[in-house]
Amino acid sequence: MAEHESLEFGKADFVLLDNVSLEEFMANLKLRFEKGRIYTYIGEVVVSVNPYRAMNIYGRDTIEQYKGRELYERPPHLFAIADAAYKAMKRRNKDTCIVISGESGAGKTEASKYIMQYIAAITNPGQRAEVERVKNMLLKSNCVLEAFGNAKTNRNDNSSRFGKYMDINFDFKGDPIGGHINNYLLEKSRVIFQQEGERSFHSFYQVCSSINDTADFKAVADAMKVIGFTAEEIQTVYKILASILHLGNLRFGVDGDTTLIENPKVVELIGGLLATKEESVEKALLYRTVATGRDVIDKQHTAQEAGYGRDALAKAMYERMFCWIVGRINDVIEVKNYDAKVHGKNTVIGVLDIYGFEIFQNNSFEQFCINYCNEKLQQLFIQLVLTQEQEEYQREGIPWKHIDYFNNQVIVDLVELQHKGIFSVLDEACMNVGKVTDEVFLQGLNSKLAKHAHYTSRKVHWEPLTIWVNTLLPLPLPRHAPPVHVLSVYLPPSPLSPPPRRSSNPVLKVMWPEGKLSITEVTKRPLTAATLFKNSMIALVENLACKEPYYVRCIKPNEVKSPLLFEQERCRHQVEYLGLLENVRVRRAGFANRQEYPRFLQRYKMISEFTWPNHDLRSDREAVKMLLQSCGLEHDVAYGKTKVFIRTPRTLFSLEEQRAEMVGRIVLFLQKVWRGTI
Ligand code: AOV
Ligand code: MG
Repeated sequence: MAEHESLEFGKADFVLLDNVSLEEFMANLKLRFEKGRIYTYIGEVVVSVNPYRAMNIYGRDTIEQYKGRELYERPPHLFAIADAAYKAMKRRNKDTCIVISGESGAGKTEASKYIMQYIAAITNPGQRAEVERVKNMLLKSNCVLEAFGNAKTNRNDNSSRFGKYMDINFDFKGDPIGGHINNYLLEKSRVIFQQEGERSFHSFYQVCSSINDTADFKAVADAMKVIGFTAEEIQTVYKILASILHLGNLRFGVDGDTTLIENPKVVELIGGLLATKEESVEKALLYRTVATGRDVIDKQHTAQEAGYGRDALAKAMYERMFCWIVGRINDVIEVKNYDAKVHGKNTVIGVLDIYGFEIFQNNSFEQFCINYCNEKLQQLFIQLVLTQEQEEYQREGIPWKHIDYFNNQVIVDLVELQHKGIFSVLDEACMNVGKVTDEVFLQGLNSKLAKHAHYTSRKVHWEPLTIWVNTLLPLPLPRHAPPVHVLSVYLPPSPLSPPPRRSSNPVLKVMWPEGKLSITEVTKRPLTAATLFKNSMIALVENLACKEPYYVRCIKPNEVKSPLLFEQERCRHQVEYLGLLENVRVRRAGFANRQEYPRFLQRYKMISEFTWPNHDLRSDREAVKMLLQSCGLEHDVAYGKTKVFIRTPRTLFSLEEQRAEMVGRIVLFLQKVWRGTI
């Protein structure tokens, strides 16, 4: 275990606590935070507390200290986890992933960037130009995505408003050769509405050049250029931003039966920016397409509906643009010219940085999705770290006393279960366009979920803590709004052929490829946003589950962004709902490493004369026993049915060292044979 640090900084690994109690855990976490030690391990999990100040621990010299080292050789650090994920991938030719979780403002995005920087710094010793290019793109993409996907919220000045999962692909040498970004549900409602004290996406302020954002504007435009966005593309992006700002100024009125735009000058401006006719903009704003029998007709909006349509259009334009930006980045970073048959398998490290759990004064559909996403990831952690671990000991016949924990699967079910969950009630509501009001929806929820242990009217909660309280309130169903608006939150907004589709700007044409809507497209019910999000979360979890996971668990020490304040209650709350104490218990009672007998022998058989070059024992299991006995390590291991379990990492280091020494000797010997000196 990590014993190199002086005890004045507390225990570097929570596994080393004298007693595994919440009090001791909290005392250690606090002591380390106060001493400027923001990282602490639970075995291979990094617990990180946001320092809210610049730390001098990410420089070149620190990177050098972690490069190629084993986890426990150095004080806890993100770099060590990044190195472990990288080494595991390289040594075992296995895909790995780093899952970063924690609530809004806890430090996930910063952590993900340091991890990427570390990986960039330790790879490509040969300085191959193509690899350098890829690395540069991967790093630069952060700046662009943050400009368009992050915003100031009341919880975080640079809050991610989209989920991001990035694969970095490596060649057989372990050098990055490409990547791919998956983005999840952008909080597009922010385009039209922000709570008090919050802002829209950074990009809007950069284009308006308010004082602090001017420099950022240049940095983003430069980063886009480096990534390969053309001048026309960059210009179009800023034209879209300007159009959205203008859309926000549009006002609608009525004259008799006719709905009209009160400030047509704005329409002219938008038309100019989007390279589309003024009449097209006007028509898209004042009419919607409906199917009557076999015909498609344009039906005039009321002024209020037109207002909602305008907002839906603004949101849709921003979302399309964002997804297009992600797509363009993917175009340039995707792996090219790699032939697995020639070069061997290309392996992947995935880095997940999502939006953290959040509760605001007013919470909407997006907060609900964000928090569901966090529950889903917590479930994955529980599955992999707490459940499977314990199940494996049982399966392998290792003596084991079960450790209890709260399994949040019931919460996940409550949200996503087919026909029974909150999403399905939501979907039903979306089916009944024109009939559903917020009251009907709430009644639906209440009647369907009344018996659920974790649901009370409008609240989802779980013991020992109630964390989802109010996230459904007020629902995104404004009391006096007509359903068309209500449902635009759920349904992909599809105002009839909005102006971008009719534009002569080639970039906009790519973003809006659809032609005029046919009758089937008008009547077809699109999947709801809730269903799309649920499906994307299920796919994400499946993807993570098939990789070897490494975890960073981020904690936010206070609400006021202070580097000095460790709010005991806030932190305790997070430690509890992240299940960290249970993590320590399982880890402490358990084993750091396990390997199947044949694999183990393959790697270490040269250490012992009983197993090198082959053994004549009854089974590989017997051979492994013999090997470990002969090097005096049997006290730290347990023998399962198919695997050997190693309790502490030190035993593994010892094996690795002995192996390295033997391999060295064998190589020397072979060289001598080859030169004829033996
Ligand atoms: P988040 O990603 O977890 O929130 P961030 O990574 O954006 O949180 O961190 C919030 C702020 O905390 C940053 O802008 C920094 O000012 C500070 N911070 C975080 N980590 C560090 C660090 N290692 N060193 C110095 N300052 C740090 V959200 O995206 O809101 O869930 O949706
Ligand atoms: Mg973030």
